[in-house]
Formats: sequence, C-alpha cells, structure tokens
Amino acid sequence: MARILITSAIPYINGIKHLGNLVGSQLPADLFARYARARGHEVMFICATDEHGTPAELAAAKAGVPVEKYCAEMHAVQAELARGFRLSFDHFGRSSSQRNHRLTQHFAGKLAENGFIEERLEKQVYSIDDQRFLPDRYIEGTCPNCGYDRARGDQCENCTKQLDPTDLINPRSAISGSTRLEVRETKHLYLRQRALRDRIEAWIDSKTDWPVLTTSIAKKWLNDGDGLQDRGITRDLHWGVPVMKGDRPWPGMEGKVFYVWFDAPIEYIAATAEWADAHGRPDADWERWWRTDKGAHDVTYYQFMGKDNVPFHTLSFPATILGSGEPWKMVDYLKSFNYLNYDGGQFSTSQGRGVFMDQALSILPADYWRWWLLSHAPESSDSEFTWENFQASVNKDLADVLGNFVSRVTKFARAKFGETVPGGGDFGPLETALVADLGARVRDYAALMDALEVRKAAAELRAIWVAGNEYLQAAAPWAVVKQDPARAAAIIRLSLNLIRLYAVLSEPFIPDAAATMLAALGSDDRSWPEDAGAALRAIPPGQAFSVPENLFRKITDEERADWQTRFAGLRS
Ligand code: B3M
Ligand code: ZN
Repeated sequence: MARILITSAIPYINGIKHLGNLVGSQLPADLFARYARARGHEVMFICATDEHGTPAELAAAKAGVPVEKYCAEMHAVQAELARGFRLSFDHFGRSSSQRNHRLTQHFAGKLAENGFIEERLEKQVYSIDDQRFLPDRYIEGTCPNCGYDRARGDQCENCTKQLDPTDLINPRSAISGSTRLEVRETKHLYLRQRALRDRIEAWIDSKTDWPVLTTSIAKKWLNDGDGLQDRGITRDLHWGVPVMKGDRPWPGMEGKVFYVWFDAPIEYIAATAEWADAHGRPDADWERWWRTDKGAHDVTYYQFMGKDNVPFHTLSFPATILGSGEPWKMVDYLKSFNYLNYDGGQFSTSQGRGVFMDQALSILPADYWRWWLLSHAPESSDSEFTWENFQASVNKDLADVLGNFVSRVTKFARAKFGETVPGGGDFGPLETALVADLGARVRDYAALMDALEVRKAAAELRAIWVAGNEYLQAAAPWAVVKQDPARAAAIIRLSLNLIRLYAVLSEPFIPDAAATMLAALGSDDRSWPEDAGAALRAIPPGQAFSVPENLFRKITDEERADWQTRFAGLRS
C-alpha cells in the first residue's frame, strides 16, 4: 500500500466551470483518486476554489454583493456541482481561508529571509474615482496605432499591437469609465526566480517520466528569450492575502495583497490543513502529506491541470518551495491536458459558449458525461465535443455494451433460476479462454491507469465489457438451458460474477452505475481482481440478486437535435 497525494488545479471562483475545464483537471484527478483507492492505497485528494484576483472582485461588483459573500456563495455552488459530478475530494477548500493566508505569508517571509524577494518601485495608473490602481487590462482608450476606441492597456484587440497603458489616447477606467486617472509610484515585491533557475532546471530534468506536453512547456519557459523572469507577486487590490512577512507587517506594503497566482498553489497545502481542521485532526495529520521531515518522504504526489497552468506549476510554485529552504513535498508526476473544443469552436466562459457543469447535469446524470469526457480526454492533442459523438458513445458503449450485458444476464437468470445465483454445472474451454483473456486485459487496464493514460484505459475498459458480451454470445445460455440446465447455470453464475468485476473496474469512470451493479448483486465486495479466475467466483451460489433498473438509457435523435440547438447560443 502506497500513500498517494492528488491535487487538481483549483477552479476560479467567478462563474460555473464548463466541461472543458472539468476534463482538464478535476475529472481526471477524480478518476485517478478513485482508482488509487480501489487498489488499496491511502489517498489524499485535494481541490479548492481560487478566490482572489481582479476577476473575482469585478464579478462580485457586477452581482452587487460584497466579494466575501460572492465567494462564499460561489464556493457552495461549485461544491454542489462537484458532488453532482461525483468528484470525490477529501476536501474542497477555499484559497481565501485563514490557513492559506497564514501559509502564503509564511512562504513570503521565508523567501525574504533567504534573499529571494526584491522590492521594486514602479509607476502605475491609479484611478481616483475607483480608489485603486488599475491593472493594464482594466484601462481602456483609443489605440494610437489604428484609432480603435476600445483598446486595452495591454493590447489593442483590433490591430493586435501590444501597448502600455500610457500609450492610450483618452485613457479611462474600464471598471467605472472614469477619466480621472494619474500615474503614481507604488512598491511591489518580486520573486527572484532567475536566481533559482538552475535548481528549477535540475529538478525538471530529474523528472524523466513526465508527459511530453508537461516537459516541453516547462522547458520553453525556462529557456525562451531571456529565460526565466523574476515575477511580481504583489498587487494593489483590496481582496486577497495581505502582504506580510510571516506574521510581521511588511513596511511599505500596507494595503497590498499577494498576486493570486502566488497564493493559489499554496492553497493545495492549506486546503489539506483545512481538511485536518474540518475533521478535528492535529497538524501532524496534514503535515504527513506535505512535510518530508514529518512523514511525507514516502508520499507520491500527482498534479492534474490544463496546459495553460503548467508554467505556474513547473516554475513559479517550485520557485516558491525551493526558495523557502523548507522540506515541503514537491510534485512527482504532473499530468497536463490539451483543450477540449466545443462543436467547431472553443468553450468560452467569458462568452458563455459550450456546455457548463450545471447545464450538463440538468439533462443527463454524471456518469454519461464522465464516460464521454474521460474516454475523449484531450491528452495527445486537443479534442472536440460534438453532440453526435456524445450520442454515439453513450448509446454504444454505455447502453449497448455495458448496460445491455447487465440487463440480459440478470433478466435471463431471474427467468430461469429465480433471484439467487444458481449453483452446479461445469466450466469448459470457453471459460478458460475468458479467464485468460480477462486476466491479461485487467493487467493492461491497471498499467494504463497507473500511467495516467486516460483514453487508452477507457478503451481497454470498454474492451473488457465487450469480452463479456462475446463470451455470452458464444456460450449462449438461452440455447444451452434447454438440454443442459446445469451448464447454463454455470454460465450465468460466471456472468453474474462478471457484473461485479465490471462494477469494480468501472467505478473510477462511472461510479453511480458501479454502485447500482453492486447493489443489484447484493455485494459490497470491491476487491480488485488480481486473479481473474478467483474474481469470477467471488459471488457464491445461493446469493440473492435483483434485476437493476436500466443502467443507461439511449439518447434519441430528437433529444440530440434539441440539445444541439439549445446549447448553440450563448449562455447569458
Ligand atoms: N485557477 C486557473 C484555472 O482554473 C487557476 C488554476 C490555479 S491552480 C493553483 O484554470
Ligand atoms: Zn489598434
């Protein structure tokens, strides 16, 4: 038994996530957490909401509620949707927690002590009416290059020219429209990542088993242009972790907060502390996951995220940890994903394009989405959601292959032998061949899951379902039962056992269907089929079973067409 720490990238608080977000981090992380538990490992699976930064402040202002209240409400909404998708977090924390405040301030203090923080004086645009400094993209004005009158302070959307806010003609605040802007001097903290470059590079080079996608992004940022840049880690905002040096004030930094990307990854650790607090456990219980001097030396740590988050996890967060000089657990394996596109375009939160988590659950149960998303995870390249493909996968894989097997076996068994597992009869060459085939396939499936090859694992699982159907077709108990009822009983006993085996193997992908299958068999034996032959004898003759409701229903052409139109427009 190993100890496995799993974190999913923590979703921004502002707004409900779309299916592209889900498949890029939380869902595959959940798949792996469930699998690791099924293999008997001790698992800590952590996620949280990422609550700081300007977008959260602005979304709250738009909703007309204080930002604390907005975040608390949206956290509850996201937590409920996570439950709806059966995401089995041990804890779903909040980056605005006191734990994260203290830990973020602690890291900053250590970094300063070790000489990795530099204070810099900068000029920045201040909006008198908004009473705040404005980030570049919240300043609008006329582009000096093309005359477009809604150019942003970082770039003109019309002619794509990169701009400085001071280049804009007639600049105004994008928040209030106010033109009472002035340039003020302000002090900021920079994390001296350049000074840590060689240590970060050596650490990345030691990760020889990382996916190409992860390593290539990390290397690109390490070596591009001037190489790794020092990074501003503070902002002139109200909402965030106040800048402190550990538990002491930081002279000159009053009223400022840490940059959201500085505190967000620290929340992985803080959320584990929140978990301990929520369960009334001592600090030692979370520290044994995170402090290599307090038990975490034998933890294997996996991170899951979309490719756009990779630089922060391969460079910035490691810089924070290495620079602290403290023995924190660093990631062992970083699984990153490409993008999922939506019906010929991109999913977009700002434009409301695609299917969002709440909408998905309002039309079909979680398992349908989990299966499609995971079996089409954008691993080696971007992938695309289309309603046709979704309908075809659900109808074929879930309804025709798995659902149909369960229904045929249980209904036939009940009709011929009543509602208990029948005894008697002999196994023959068909069963020997099936056991050998399944043994090999289950080993292959486990190896793919161990390697986080999500799509390939889904394909192997489907092949295991198919093997059962083929066996049933070849063994033909409905024909055999007429001359040799005992032999038919043996076939059915094995087939009922196959349902248990399917439940155990499929649980990481489709947990609700797995639970239904086990309940129908009156079994809570979730032991992993190390030995296929033994696993197919786990449920003994005489055990009562029932015929479950249809596991999966088919998506009709009318439904598909209806959803296609309903989700073609933009969500308001
Ligand atoms: N919230 C970006 C995202 O949701 C960001 C991830 C933080 S992980 C520490 O994709
Ligand atoms: Zn322009």
